[in-house]
Amino acid sequence: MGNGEMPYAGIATFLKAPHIPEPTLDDGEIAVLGIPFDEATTSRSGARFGPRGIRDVSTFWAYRTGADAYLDVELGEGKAREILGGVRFVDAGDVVLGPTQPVDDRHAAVGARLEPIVRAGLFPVVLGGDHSVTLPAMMAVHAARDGKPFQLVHFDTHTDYWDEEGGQRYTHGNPMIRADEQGLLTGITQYGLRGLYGPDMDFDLMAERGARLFWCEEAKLMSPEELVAHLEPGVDTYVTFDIDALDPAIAPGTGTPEPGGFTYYEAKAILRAVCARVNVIALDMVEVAPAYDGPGQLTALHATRLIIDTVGAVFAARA
Ligand SMILES: [Mn+2]
Repeated sequence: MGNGEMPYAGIATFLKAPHIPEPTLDDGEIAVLGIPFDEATTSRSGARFGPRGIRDVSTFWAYRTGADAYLDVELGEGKAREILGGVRFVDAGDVVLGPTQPVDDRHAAVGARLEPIVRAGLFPVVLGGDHSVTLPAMMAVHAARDGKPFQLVHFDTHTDYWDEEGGQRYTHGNPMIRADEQGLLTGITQYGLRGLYGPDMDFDLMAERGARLFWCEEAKLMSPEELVAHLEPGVDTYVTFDIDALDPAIAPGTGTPEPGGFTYYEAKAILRAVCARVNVIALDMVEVAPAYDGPGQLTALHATRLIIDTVGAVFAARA
């Protein structure tokens, strides 16, 4: 980063951060790990190219030097507009997964890469992949915490709480129910639900298990503060962001787009409110499928910017 190289030049790690497969806090504070996997999609595939697509676009913002702050000029004056000062990224590369790899092997492969990163004290940013990768990512975070559960904040058009899809229990439509059943979670809050559901969707079961659901249109009419008011302050929280939570008009590159959705500013405001309210311990950004993005790379662009905004807010809250 910051060696004077133009965005279009050089090797496209995330923000052109150093590629360090087994990072420690000597190397940086945030570790990006790709999980290029999309065999669990129930509609259009292509999210296996998500990590690469995000890394490519991320070079647009690879111009700060070392741990200098970015200035987000819309956040206010002085210190309020400085984000990520003193914070360094590393790119840990990708989890190596083979085609048709059994679920347990896949989960173990993710754990083998992600758990040491969390144990080393770095903040993990996972790049999907379809949303099925969130389950092994949460399992790895859970293991690194010696089995201490955490809260989940989930941005998505879909609940991802189906018990089965096509007779399968580990698709991109059921990571949240599996995580709940495995005891990883103390609670679920979801923002952005919308679309047409079939009669088999069990919203009652989710409510019974304590999930707090905000439909997209409802969330758009509420302030960010109202949307996080039910969250217990300071609680350890994993944030998963399915890019289909955004309006497909600005983020078309995803496998299961749905009309409606958040604008960039709406998503950013809710993410920042979450980060100010609770202790965010991990972030994933999933379901970016660059093949449907077109030449503008808009979906990967929004994904990258929301990652920067979110980790900026996480480290601002910690300062
Ligand atoms: Mn999802």
